Amino acid sequence: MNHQPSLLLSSNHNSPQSFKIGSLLSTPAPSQEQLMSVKALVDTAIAGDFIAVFSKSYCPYCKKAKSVLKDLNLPEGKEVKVYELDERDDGADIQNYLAEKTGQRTVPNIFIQGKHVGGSDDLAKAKSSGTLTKLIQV
Ligand SMILES: N[C@@H](CCC(=O)N[C@@H](CS)C(=O)NCC(=O)O)C(=O)O
Repeated sequence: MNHQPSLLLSSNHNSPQSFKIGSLLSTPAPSQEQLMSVKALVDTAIAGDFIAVFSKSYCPYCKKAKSVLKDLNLPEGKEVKVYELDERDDGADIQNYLAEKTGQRTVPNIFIQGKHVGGSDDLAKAKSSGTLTKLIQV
């Protein structure tokens, strides 16, 4: 009988098949342990940071939101913590977990005292409605 291998790795590296397989091999799915540490990191940030911003350094919406938050008169000792997802190896996993947790895939993804505020547009609305002032009260 002629046994054919179930997965053929093409030696032609220009073929779509070999490219696809190569890409899959070079980006393995995160392990259970990595996923747990991402969840722990995000959940700890949301629960522990006065303001947590999941951001990307080049994102104009993130820049605007960070500027709004920087100009706030925060209570003594309270800070804005920024996580730049594009500068971290686990950035994509963090973004996936945030999407699962909040239903929001875009950045910035902002939390104030554990409450999900949303993105830059949501922050701007919260600022103009006066909600933002209430959210930062201790
Ligand atoms: N309306 C949203 C727009 C945010 C947005 O489009 N962000 C882009 C980056 S600038 C994004 O998250 N794109 C998808 C991605 O980076 O994965 C807001 O105000 O925050």
